[in-house]
Amino acid sequence: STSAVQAQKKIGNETDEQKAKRMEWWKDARFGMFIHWGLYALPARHEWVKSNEHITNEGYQKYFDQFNPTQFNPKLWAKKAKAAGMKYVVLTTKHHEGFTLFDSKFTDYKATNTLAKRDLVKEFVDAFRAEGLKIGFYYSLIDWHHPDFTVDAYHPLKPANNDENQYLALNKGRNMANYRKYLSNQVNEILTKYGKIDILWLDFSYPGKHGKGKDDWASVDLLKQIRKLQPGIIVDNRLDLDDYADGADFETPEQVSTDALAKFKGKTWETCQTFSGSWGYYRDENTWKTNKQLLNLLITSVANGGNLLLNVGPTAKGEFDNRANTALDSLGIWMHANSSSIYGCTFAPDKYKPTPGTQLTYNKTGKKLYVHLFEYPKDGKIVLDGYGDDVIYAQFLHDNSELLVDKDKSTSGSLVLKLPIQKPNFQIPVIELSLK
Ligand code: FHN
Repeated sequence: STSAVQAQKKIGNETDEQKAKRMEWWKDARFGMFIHWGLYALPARHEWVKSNEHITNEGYQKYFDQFNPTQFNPKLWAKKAKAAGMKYVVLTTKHHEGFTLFDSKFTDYKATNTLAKRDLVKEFVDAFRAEGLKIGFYYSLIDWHHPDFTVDAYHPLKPANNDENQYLALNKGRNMANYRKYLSNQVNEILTKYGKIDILWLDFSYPGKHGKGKDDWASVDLLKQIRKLQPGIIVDNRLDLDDYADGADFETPEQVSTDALAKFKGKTWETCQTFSGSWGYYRDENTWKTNKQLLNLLITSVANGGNLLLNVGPTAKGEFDNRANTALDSLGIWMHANSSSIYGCTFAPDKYKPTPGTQLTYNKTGKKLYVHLFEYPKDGKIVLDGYGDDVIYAQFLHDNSELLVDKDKSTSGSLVLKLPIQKPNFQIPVIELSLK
């Protein structure tokens, strides 16, 4: 409603300049790690397994009883994320299953009551902070375990035929006002027990019949509470608040194709993506993105002025599996050589048109333009059309080896660079252009 939107406009009374300052590190970072970890790693067939298979709390209890991540060492996770070139991390402190990785005093359904007997969030925060990454918490608005969370379109107990009478019977005694209090209490816990939290990634609203939106979460009050507890925090746009001018800070296009990212150019956004289809560990899934597809996602996100939040689903033992480690290592090789074409970069001004088969990223200082060679020219030549006169120097980014100009072919406004016929040993080599 308009009043709710107007009310949430009053949050913080932040000026555009203050908001830009608050978000500057996040926009410069460009690349983060998402981590989906919970009891669903035990069945290992998608984090929605409880809803997908209509499993009751009693049926799901065996995962709580078995959860014992003996190999959990977040220091290793943090080193992997850092080596891959990721600057921030977002961990599921609680996903829709309702199980908290943190020691909450408002529930017994928590990691400290399992064989783990550890506050996994505390160890996670310490480890990633020690490696210099900014800390983000994902927190599910949805909770399929809580007795007061009403049965809705996604709930494991949802009546098979959407029968209204069954919904009424199932929801008898469930009280969303109690749930809202629980939600507010746990958000208070995660934002007060672990020091400065840089990002809060709330997930997700689905307003409408048998859905849940801003009134179910009391989104306006919740956002005020969040900003009061952590004034510099960056919050995503999934509280069902219409206007993100003063409410949410960024849009969250999820699992979108690289072609679809262009429509977000000029906005503030982060695309979240998986290596495969599932966010949680999925043992038998074999549709994994190739290294080139992952690099394409990262480069195309920055080339359109956005961030990439790339997800890992650790195993129930507490480890990144080999597929994830291989993907992270290959990203790290490319980032080690080419990260300056990512950090502090955004989309290039219109006058710089990408030549076919390339994508451009542009450092916010305006002094560097990067040409990402998705296709490597067979004749070893690349034409910079329309802005050749702006270029004062050209080199490969990975080894700073100069790229010479084909003076015969270069005309005013264009520049023809001579590349080695043999493509350098990178999936997507990058040319760094120094601009006047
Ligand atoms: O339902 C969740 C899903 O499990 C996952 O957490 C993604 C990540 O953005 N968010 C929701 C689907 O949009």
